[in-house]
Amino acid sequence: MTDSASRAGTYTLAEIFSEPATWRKCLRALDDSGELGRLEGLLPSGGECLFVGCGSSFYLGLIAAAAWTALTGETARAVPASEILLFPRLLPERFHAILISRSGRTSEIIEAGECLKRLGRIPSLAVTCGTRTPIEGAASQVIHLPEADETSTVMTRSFTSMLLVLEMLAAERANAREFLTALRTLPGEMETRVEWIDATIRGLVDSRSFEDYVFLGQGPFQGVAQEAMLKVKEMSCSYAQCFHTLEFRHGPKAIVSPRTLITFFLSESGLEPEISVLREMKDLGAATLVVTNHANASVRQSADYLVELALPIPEVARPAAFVLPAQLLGFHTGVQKGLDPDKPRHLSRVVMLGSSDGDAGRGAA
Ligand code: F1P
Repeated sequence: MTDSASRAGTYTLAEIFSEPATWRKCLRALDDSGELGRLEGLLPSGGECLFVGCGSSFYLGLIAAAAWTALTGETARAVPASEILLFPRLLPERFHAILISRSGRTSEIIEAGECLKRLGRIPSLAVTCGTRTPIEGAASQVIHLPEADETSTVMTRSFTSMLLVLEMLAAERANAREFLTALRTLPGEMETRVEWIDATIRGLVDSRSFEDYVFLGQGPFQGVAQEAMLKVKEMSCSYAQCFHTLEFRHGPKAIVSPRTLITFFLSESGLEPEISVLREMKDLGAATLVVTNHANASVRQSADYLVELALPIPEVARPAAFVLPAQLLGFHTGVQKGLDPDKPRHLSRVVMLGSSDGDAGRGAA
């Protein structure tokens, strides 16, 4: 491996490997400050919980919304900030918004906050890894996670850390003490798994290359599939798509060939129906990577590559761990293609829009 290849992605790989330790720091800081309990009490009750973000932060919102409903029973959804700016009339009648932004500077998220204020719906909370950023003026309360901030352009530990904190907030709201206890074990559990997950993914990337990368997931794992797609696009400039697992039969399976790698993020709730899609795609000739908590005989039979996490935690607490193999897939595929995941093509760490960009559509609000 040339010197430049060995240096490629130094920051990104180090930040992926630092995730368990970073999670521990973030969860401990929040526990010590008691901030979550205080904040939870300030969140309005009734109405829908709207998670708002851009890029990875939007996909993070998709998972957080599923976890929020699963834990609290309250309706929740995720929307990209641009939807609030361009189609505010599609917003639900009653809602409170939670803004998600690693940088706290992204133009669209700041403008979405301003737009909601003009609608008399000041966002109740913002979650960010930045400090002293414009997002602090866009929400009533702010959760800061400076420990999770990163040098890389692509989001890895910031994504998983902000997700875990939002899951803790939902569990606090639901008074789900057992879930909170389980979530606090995740850093220790994953610390012992990152090395072999990395070896499994390196083995995959060194063994074969693919034209198409498809990511499939249901429920909270659909947001995982979305983020996995983005990681492979951002870090390896590969053609990647994602679908709900059972939706893949309804047309998209037409693209399946031996040059297609299909990654299944298997849920527990939908295991058997999802496994039948896995078997069918294997029979159609696809290469298959399975990320699951427990693999039974039929999974082992149809998985060319398997990441079996065996985490002793509830299903809804697992998405952050399930994302990690996909971060490594994007990383190693990028390095394999001679790219530098620290410098993803065409991307900037923060998307700041100037006046020439039409103010991101100061919508009809
Ligand atoms: C997030 C984001 C990233 C993307 C790129 C540009 O912005 O869209 O998801 O990978 O780095 O920024 P934010 O979370 O800082 O608002």
